[in-house]
Amino acid sequence: MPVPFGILTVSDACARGAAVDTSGPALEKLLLEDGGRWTVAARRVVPDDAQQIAAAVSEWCRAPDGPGCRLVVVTGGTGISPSDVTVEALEPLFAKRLPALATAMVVGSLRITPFAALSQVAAGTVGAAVVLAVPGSRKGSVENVQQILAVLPHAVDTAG
Ligand code: MTE
Ligand code: CU1
Repeated sequence: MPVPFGILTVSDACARGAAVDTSGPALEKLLLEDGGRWTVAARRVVPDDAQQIAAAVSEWCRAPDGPGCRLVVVTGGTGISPSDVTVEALEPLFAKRLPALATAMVVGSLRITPFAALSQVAAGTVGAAVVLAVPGSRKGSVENVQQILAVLPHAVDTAG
């Protein structure tokens, strides 16, 4: 049975319709083309707002009548500007922090670009789900998830 995942795009510009979300669809494609392991259960675009980010992830991973995501990829708001609040929004939700999973994404990414050092990539568990925070650019988001694609099925198995 394919495992349900959600993609949450965090972007002020995309949320107000001033930019088109290309990272969300690219991440979705990456997972859907990963050997039939995954199925889309939720997708949403929210602004850089900690409350809206936390509400979406809680609903997707913990709500009894929610979509029951076992993996959530949150793209955007991981940079170092004052408006980037994704990691601060997710950390209070994490039952377990998975710093080594985040490190694996960054170490692989640093082989591609030194600018990977400018993202607060994060990972943790929420309910039975593994939640990842990756950069907002299409390139950065896909490159980060690619680094850990092979370990995600086992991560999700052991989280739930
Ligand atoms: N990681 C990878 N693998 N590839 C990239 O191109 N871009 C970096 C970084 N991580 C990048 C990356 C840059 S330039 C920035 S500013 C941050 O991710 C962006 O994080 P944000 O879009 O979530 O604010
Ligand atoms: Cu940048």
